Amino acid sequence: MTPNDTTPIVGIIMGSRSDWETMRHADETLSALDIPHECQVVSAHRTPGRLFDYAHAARGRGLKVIIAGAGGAAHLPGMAASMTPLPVLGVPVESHALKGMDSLLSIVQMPGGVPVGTLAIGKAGAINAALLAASILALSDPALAGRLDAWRARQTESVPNDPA
Ligand code: RP5
Repeated sequence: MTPNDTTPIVGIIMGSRSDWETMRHADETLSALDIPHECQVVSAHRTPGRLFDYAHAARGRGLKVIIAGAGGAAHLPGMAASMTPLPVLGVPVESHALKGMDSLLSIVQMPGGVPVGTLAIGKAGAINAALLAASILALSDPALAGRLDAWRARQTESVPNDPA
């Protein structure tokens, strides 16, 4: 990647606009690390054609990692993973009825053969999906590796010693 290249290399997709409150944390974390990315609503069951097109075109458009957030019967990450060779990181969005346990189990329990890297429920999962995407990309991007090291150092420095 050249410094001026703004072609997205991470795609953040989510099943509904209602997922944005969670998934915006992945967006903000990628922005903090200067990682070009895009955000789109792509629903496995409401817009299956959009999902098909997105997943099949992803690698050819230059994406390297997909972060997929969904809630409830959350098929989006698994369906995306079935249609692209790119690594897919799944974020279980906290649902009203079951507090995200439904989302978590739907995303994490992929049968062997089609992996989805599943993160924690909610905000923590969205942040960590972005950080994990950064770690994957940093393997072949020394400049990003440096930014990620700096981000982690700032986090360490921000933790006070004093509990009160
Ligand atoms: C899923 O259904 C979405 O990922 C969202 O978490 C959940 C509820 O969607 P809305 O009814 O709020 O649009 O597809």
